[in-house]
Amino acid sequence: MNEMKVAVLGSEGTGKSALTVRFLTKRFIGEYASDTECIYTKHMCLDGKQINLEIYDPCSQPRQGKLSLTDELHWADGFVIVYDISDQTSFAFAKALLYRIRECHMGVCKKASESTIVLVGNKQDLCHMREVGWDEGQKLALDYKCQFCELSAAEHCQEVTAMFTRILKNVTSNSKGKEKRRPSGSKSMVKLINNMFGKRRKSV
Ligand SMILES: Nc1nc2c(ncn2[C@@H]2O[C@H](COP(=O)(O)OP(=O)(O)O)[C@@H](O)[C@H]2O)c(=O)[nH]1
Ligand SMILES: [Mg+2]
Repeated sequence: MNEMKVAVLGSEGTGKSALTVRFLTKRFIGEYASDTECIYTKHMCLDGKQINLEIYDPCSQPRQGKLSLTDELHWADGFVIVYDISDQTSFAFAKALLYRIRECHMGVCKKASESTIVLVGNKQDLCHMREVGWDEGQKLALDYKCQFCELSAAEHCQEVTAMFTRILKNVTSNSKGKEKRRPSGSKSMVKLINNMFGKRRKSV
């Protein structure tokens, strides 16, 4: 069984949990527990091969000095970097994340190549409140040699699936011949379901 690990990163409120839940369940719920960090697991079939996918959706409360990202950088095979197109600050944060990841890849980590990062401009449905242009996102992605898309976790189910699928395919093609890394613990779908239907749910 192929193991794949994807970390979904970005500032608070950009829709990391919404995108993750959308991909895993095809649903958009609206409000997501933000005080827990989760690793979701999903068994899926990619190009006829069984894979065991783990998705890391961090706690929304940014911890002090969290941008060190050391654990994530060693853990993940692929990164989804999310910003909110209606929030310039989240775009600046995404840029800082890209810088940090690339810096690490040029240094000791070295394990990832260009295509394992996708920059996602989320909340495209809020384009009437847009603060970050499509071309700004595209340019940032070019600068950091990663992929780019704008979408809406709220409104686009297929695009979200396509975005995750694309990064998984890139991870697969990059990982050929790569050494196996230490396994990590993970929580199950139960956690996800608890988040979705637990007490914290505010609206449907
Ligand atoms: N309009 C709109 N709202 C979204 C979208 N994705 C997420 N949200 C909302 O943005 C807020 C933060 O989302 P959440 O997934 O908790 O962000 P996280 O902190 O990055 O995990 C929630 O109120 C979501 O309902 C989207 O595509 N469009
Ligand atoms: Mg969240």
